[in-house]
Amino acid sequence: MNAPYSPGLLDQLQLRYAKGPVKMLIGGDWVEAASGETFETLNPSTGALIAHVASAGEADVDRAVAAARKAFEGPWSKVKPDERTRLLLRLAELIEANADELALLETLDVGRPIQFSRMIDVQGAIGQLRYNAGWASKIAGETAEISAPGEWLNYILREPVGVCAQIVPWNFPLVMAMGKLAPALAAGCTIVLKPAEQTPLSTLRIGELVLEAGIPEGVVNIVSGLGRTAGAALAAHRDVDKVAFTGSTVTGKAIIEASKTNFKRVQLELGGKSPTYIFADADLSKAIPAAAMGIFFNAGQVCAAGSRLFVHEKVADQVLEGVVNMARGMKVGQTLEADTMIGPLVSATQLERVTGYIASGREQGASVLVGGETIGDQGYFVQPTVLLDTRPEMRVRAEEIFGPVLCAMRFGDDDDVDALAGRGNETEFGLSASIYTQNITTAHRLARRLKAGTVRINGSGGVDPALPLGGFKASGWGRENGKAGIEAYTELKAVSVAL
Ligand code: TXE
Repeated sequence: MNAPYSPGLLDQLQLRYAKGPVKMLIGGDWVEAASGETFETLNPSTGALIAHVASAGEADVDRAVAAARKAFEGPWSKVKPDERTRLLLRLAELIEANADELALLETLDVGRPIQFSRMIDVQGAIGQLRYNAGWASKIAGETAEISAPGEWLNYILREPVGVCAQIVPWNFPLVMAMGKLAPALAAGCTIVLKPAEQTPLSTLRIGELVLEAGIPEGVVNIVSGLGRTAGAALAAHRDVDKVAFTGSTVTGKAIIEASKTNFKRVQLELGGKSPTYIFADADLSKAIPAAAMGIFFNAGQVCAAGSRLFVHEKVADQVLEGVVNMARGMKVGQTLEADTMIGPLVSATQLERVTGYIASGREQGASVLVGGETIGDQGYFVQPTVLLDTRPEMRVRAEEIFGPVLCAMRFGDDDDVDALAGRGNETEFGLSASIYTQNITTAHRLARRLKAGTVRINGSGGVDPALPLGGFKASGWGRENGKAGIEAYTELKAVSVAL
């Protein structure tokens, strides 16, 4: 088998990061933090240091926002849509040309098994750029007739919203950064992007490719830094017109508060506690692996992870046995090994959080069907875990664990579609749901009743840039991706002319 990565490339990266702190991108320049402060980014598989990274404070955020404002009011506003398309496509080409390096960076920094980094992270980032590139020339206003006396011409302009702060989490840094950057650039906005402090490296490398692609200085600024300093300064900044955030519900609330300084537009993609339903007539050859991978993929650190399984009692034993076999059979281990399916959690904090949830589940009466323990004493590994005997009020059943922990429940013929939807909707979240049944009436009736931004029927898969992504209830505000995702980077202006 070919090596899953180039050892030479690994050496190059290690040499690069040994040279000194990684700088951030402000106004086309690579700079250290004004304070000179840095933070460490660690390899979650080993806990070892990868790099020191510049830690932005308020002064750096001010400079980055000023650079983005200057570019927005100046040269970027004159760049025509077809040129924005060209620049986005060029950036996609450069990412493709550097795919090996970016995949390796993502594996080292996030703890994603190497077999997935290239397929999901790099391809996902490219997909976002190519999809949104096409939108640049298709953003259009409208005209409307009004009822006021006289003759009027009314046109509705769709303008770029302005300077956008984009705050990205650590579970899919590349895809999420491009999922935010690409529509904003297509719409003509300028950006200050903040990667998560756990995983800044791939995003900062993209900053180099942004300049190489010819995107003018100041259009994309990347400030690496901590949430409570750089993130909070961005969310509160008076000259930022919009903040787009993906992360926890708690931080989402803090961002809403901070954004009140100037009533900036707020877009939030927050957590989830998504249900998977498997009915007695489901094709179990598809449903079982989907239920298992729906929660174990990326060690459960996926906003749309299927963390609650509702399975019909007639097939429950078979489904649970299948999920348990997968949990036992998947290789959990070092992310640079080609056959590793599940890597570590991103940090010691997340390991503590996830093991804390498992302990609370046990204390509150849940039984552990499989897993439930950490693995080894290096890195942040936890076993794929299935919990039974949970109740709706238990923390493991109600809250987002963000680890490979599934709560499995049975249902019977007495549970009609309304009752099942009610159980699916019982948490504060409403991000995603999956349904496995051969009965199209059941599937569509349930899909309608679920309060979820995404519903999948008889199939699993990742995020597609063409489909709106976001949640009902505490899962967020607004939608990313698709037409809605582009429009979210625009403001409407109605102009009425008395003729
Ligand atoms: O997230 P935070 P954390 C959930 C998941 C996880 C939990 C905690 O349940 O266990 O959140 O993770 C920046 N102002 N998700 O604490 O804090 C931070 O620097 C502005 C779900 O790591 O939300 C990072 O860039 N920004 C999720 C980003 O917010 C702030 C993905 C996310 O960090 C800030 C990640 C502040 N006050 C976690 N504080 C998903 N929906 O996919 C932090 N940040």
